[in-house]
Amino acid sequence: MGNKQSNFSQWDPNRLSQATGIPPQQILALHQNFIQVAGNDNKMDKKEFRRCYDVLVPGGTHGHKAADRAFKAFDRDNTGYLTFEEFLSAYVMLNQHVTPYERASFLIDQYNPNSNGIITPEYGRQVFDRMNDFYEVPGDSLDAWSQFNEGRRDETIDRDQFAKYVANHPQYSSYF
Ligand SMILES: [Ca+2]
Repeated sequence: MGNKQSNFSQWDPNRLSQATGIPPQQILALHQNFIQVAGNDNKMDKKEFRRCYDVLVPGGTHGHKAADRAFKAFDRDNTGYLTFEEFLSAYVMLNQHVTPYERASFLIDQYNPNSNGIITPEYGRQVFDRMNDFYEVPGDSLDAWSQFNEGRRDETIDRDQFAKYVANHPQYSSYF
């Protein structure tokens, strides 16, 4: 409490573990890797991220373009560097060991402003928008949401159902 000088106060391995499905130990190991590349300022800039990218997405030559695109997508607040949390998002979204369902769940939960995992139509559309941005899919989020919601009678949107739908969506499943 009140330990403002430490960046550790901003994140807690257990909470991040819950959010990402990655075991706390692995989160700590990833943080060590992060520090090694980013240095003690706890900020990873674009060049540093390029060095990580080939480790995150092994196989094939990516060039800087793919890394820079991912960097831009995960630097959500446009600070020009990735915090550890932002880096972790990149890890979950890019790492091949993460299943499509886990990836979709993470994407859905990460920025959901609604409590208890409730998916509002507005938020559902935002999830599609974010995926369209990230994967550069020219989709219409309103259409995508309407398709998902078509024929549904229950008022509350079940988050698991939504995650499964997103993970198996033909437009996105090839990226997942
Ligand atoms: Ca940032």
